Amino acid sequence: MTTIDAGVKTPKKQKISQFRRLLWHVNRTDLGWLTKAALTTLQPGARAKRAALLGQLPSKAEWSEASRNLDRDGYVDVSQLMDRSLAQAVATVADDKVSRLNELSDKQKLGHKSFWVSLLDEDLVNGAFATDHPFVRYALQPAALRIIGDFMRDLPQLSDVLLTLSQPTPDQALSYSQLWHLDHDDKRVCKLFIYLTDVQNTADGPFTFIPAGPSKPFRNTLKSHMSDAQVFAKTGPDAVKEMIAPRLSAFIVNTARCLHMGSRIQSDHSRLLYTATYIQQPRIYPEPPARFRAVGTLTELERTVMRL
Ligand SMILES: O=C(O)CCC(=O)C(=O)O
Repeated sequence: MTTIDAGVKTPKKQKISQFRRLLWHVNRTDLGWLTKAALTTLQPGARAKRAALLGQLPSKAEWSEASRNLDRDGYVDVSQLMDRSLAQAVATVADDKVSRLNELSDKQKLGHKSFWVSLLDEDLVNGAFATDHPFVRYALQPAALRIIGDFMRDLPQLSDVLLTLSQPTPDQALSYSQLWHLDHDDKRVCKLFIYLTDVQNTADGPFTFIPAGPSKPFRNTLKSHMSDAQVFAKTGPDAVKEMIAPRLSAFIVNTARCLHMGSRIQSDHSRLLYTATYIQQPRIYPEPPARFRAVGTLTELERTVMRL
């Protein structure tokens, strides 16, 4: 019940939202690991069960090496390690969407990122993807789960899959993910990207990042989106890596550790990108509504990855 007492007592709802805001700030810093540890303790046995499922996945020396690189540098190029036919299936779906761009962008639920067009709305039922969708199948491939899982020492949770078409913004003013930021969805956030168009130079708006080591000074900052000047004052521009790579290149980045930005598309250019986002369970914030709906037979491992 809400208590109203001429400003003497704070209403309960307000207290909860103040508490949430405080927790949100705390979780963005290294103190968030305490939240993570506390939540993990509340689910005794769950982590060991997930680790056992991870152990059932096949392993390869090159996947282990990729996992170590992800741990050390915060990113790894996996173009040669991912299943090419699954990537091709993603590209086929994406190409079809782009060929119907006008039709789909008219239908798009308006978002805040004017330089991003979300093309997958028509594939969702109550906000959820079918588990046999090529975007989901790509994200569930053993190589991806093994590389990210060995880094997390836990079977990852697939949080989302996304297709984004980035286009030039009319006024060229940078906003949101065009500015430097860390992802704070959770303490470990690994994004698996596939370029679905060639990204040949800066004009194509490459995914651009600073590896984990030089990104460290920004770990406990409460600033959310920063300009080049703010970032380079601490790191210098030499730490910056631009992902310049051809269509179907794939890479994994721990976006909670590596400062990053992208989609700074110059006129007459555009960029099509697939993203699968993985976190480590249990999520430090309340679970959002289900993003996947079971279609066909799923293994226990797949169900656990998608929380189905
Ligand atoms: O558009 C880009 O390259 C940046 C994407 C990004 O910031 C993200 O996926 O977290």
